[in-house]
Amino acid sequence: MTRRRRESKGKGAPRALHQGTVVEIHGVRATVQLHDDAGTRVRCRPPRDRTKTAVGDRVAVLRNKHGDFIEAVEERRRSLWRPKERGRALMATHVDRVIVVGATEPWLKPGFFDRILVATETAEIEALVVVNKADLPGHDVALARLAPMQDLGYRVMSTSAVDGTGVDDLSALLREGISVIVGQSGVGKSTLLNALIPGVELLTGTLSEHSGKGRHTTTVATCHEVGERWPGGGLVIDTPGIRTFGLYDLELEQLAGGFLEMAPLRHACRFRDCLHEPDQPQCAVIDAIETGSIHPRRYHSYLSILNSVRAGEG
Ligand SMILES: Nc1nc2c(ncn2[C@@H]2O[C@H](COP(=O)(O)OP(=O)(O)O)[C@@H](O)[C@H]2O)c(=O)[nH]1
Ligand SMILES: [Mg+2]
Ligand SMILES: [Zn+2]
Repeated sequence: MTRRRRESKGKGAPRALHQGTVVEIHGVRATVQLHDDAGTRVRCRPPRDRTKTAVGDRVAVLRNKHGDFIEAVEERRRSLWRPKERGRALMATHVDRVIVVGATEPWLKPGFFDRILVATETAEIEALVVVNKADLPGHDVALARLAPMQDLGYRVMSTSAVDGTGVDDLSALLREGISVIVGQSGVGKSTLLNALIPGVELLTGTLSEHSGKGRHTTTVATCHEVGERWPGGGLVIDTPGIRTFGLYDLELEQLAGGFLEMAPLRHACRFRDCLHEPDQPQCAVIDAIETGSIHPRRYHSYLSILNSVRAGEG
């Protein structure tokens, strides 16, 4: 195999390289959508050095009579990881925005949003909060729960595939760059994508199926075009079965930087290595909670993430 591939590089033989984006992973192989007018999708062998690729990777594909090969992978930026039983896996890269979806059913947990937002802040990815199922009673209460996030400057949108609320606004946002959609199972992500993207028919489930044990949940990210042909339009990635992003390569001292309201206080504590824990003397974060400029619930999320990062859980 390697011998053949070397031969194909033979002198004088022009090497036709095609630019493309990885849109699906199947074991070691990857489906690459070429940046041509037809949006040709080709299933490729992995790079020679066996680097695992991820959805969003920008690659150069060599196409010859032996098959399609990934020849080069562009340097990654703005990557998202997911926890695996052992270690972690790159879930998507070159991500432009993350859409965090919550709903009234299942009831949204603000702590879940906080963790995702730490991942997006540290990876410098734009984040947008969506409260779905706006047609259901209790929607206003759900929105009110997320007021602290809105106060911080995060965009919070209401959507519903049932009555159409926010569908056009969200679809307009997805028409550029790579968006990753994430949220607890059952909040309506697939239903929403089906409403947003003509021709897409993602599998949706009933709430009981989602919470039920035996249900097969896949962690394969699927990637769909919105608007113009990629890369002129947008790509949206559905992440079934992924509950959260992992926080790896994050020093404990860096965690507060993932909380927009704590980041500016970085140098304001008495001790440079302050982790802003409750018993910490002369801590600017604790002072800010007392004066009301940091929401206690956000601080609670900070402490629980701090403990999980400290325990090496990512
Ligand atoms: N009332 C209401 N139900 C919805 C809405 N969107 C989805 N659902 C229901 O919520 C359940 C889960 O939807 P699904 O799209 O599979 O959720 P996912 O796990 O986040 O992909 C299904 O029973 C849907 O019919 C909505 O906007 N309003
Ligand atoms: Mg789904
Ligand atoms: Zn402090």
